[in-house]
Amino acid sequence: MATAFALSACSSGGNDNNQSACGNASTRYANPANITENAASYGSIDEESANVEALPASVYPKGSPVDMWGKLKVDTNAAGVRCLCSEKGEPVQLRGMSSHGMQWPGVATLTEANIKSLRNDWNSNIFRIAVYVDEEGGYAYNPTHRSRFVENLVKWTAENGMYLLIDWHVLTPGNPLSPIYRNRPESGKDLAADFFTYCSRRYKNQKHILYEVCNEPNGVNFENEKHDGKMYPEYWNPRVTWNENIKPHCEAMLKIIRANDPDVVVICGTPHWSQRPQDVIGNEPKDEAGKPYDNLMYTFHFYSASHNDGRHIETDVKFWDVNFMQFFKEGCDSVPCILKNLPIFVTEWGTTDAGGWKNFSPELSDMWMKIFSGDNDGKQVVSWCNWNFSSEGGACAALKWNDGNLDPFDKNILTESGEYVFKELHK
Ligand code: IDC
Repeated sequence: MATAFALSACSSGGNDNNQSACGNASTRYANPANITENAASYGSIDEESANVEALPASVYPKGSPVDMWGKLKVDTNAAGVRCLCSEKGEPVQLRGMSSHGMQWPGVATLTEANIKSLRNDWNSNIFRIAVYVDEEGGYAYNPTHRSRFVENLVKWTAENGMYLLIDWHVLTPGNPLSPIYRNRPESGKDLAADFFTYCSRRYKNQKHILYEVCNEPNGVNFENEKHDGKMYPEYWNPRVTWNENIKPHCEAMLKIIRANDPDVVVICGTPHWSQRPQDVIGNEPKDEAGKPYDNLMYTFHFYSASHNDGRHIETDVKFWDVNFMQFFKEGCDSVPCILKNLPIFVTEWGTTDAGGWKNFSPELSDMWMKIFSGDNDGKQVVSWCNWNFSSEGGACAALKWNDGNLDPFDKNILTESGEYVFKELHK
């Protein structure tokens, strides 16, 4: 039975920063024509979610990451810059793998043995579970993604003393306010509100959980691409914007999450496939009383062959002349140093092209790893999850095959990307 649950899309003013280009034209990202209107009104949530019983607090193995660091929070580093910190307030770095979509064969890697191996053999301290929603039999069509996979992963990561990032994988459509997420045509359900109501109640006693409320909001204005006789990449002109679409979604989810779990770390997606955290600077989510939320982070996603220092690499998805590395390391005229201004969590990155299929780029990945180890004007150490822990999706996959049993661990299962990340996790 569904309960009416009014959720207003509250937004607290401010403007998106229409930054001018630090770079020039290049090829556009192939845009799936996926812009849908904002939901006119939001749907309902299930009684079951509103009343779900909380799991008792987990006990973490002695000396494990969660045992040592406890419930994470956002605090400041020695340079006074906000970043991810332990319960005691010391900066920490989480590093690990992201799952592939549970609706695809990638799901076969989500086993108890593999999580154990990701802790003991891979030396990772976080796992990210990507809950795709509407794509090819995602969560909207298969609630077992929540009741079975998310639930099992909450338990298995706890047993291994690892953190778990639960990711609402907004991708297609790219507007998190779309009825596809917020008011399902077939049921009138607000799937996003329902999901976060359930999770934040069910897992409120778990110190090892973090939430990512929208993976990669996207949608661009191609029609305005040409001006001044020059072509600018659509990167400078997102149509699904922080102010109009993403911030209202984050505020609605935060209202739900905070009512059940007042201080859990929540990570917000950013415009243009989570490549524009700069749009958030000076315009962070606030509660209904106008108070900025604590313990919030913002994400940046990069795929090394596509998003780098703007060099010209011939590959499927390219942002030639957009110097992403500079934005993070020190900033430029139009983009202030992002790592000085916002607490960032790279919840997804790949060693390849953004399509995932080709151009494994270890040198460019090294450059990013260096920036994220604290070599930036904010001295911020940045946590990350690598895409992806499966044998699916091309060269970005970490595994050559996938039998769900990495125990005992055999290094031959690693692809060249898997080998790169495996080594990185041991540094
Ligand atoms: C890719 C999967 C691929 C699948 C596709 C669907 O690897 O198998 O067919 O999604 O759209 C992202 C997304 C992530 C993408 C990944 C690689 O968050 O869902 O996975 N990517 O393209 N952003 C940039 C790259």
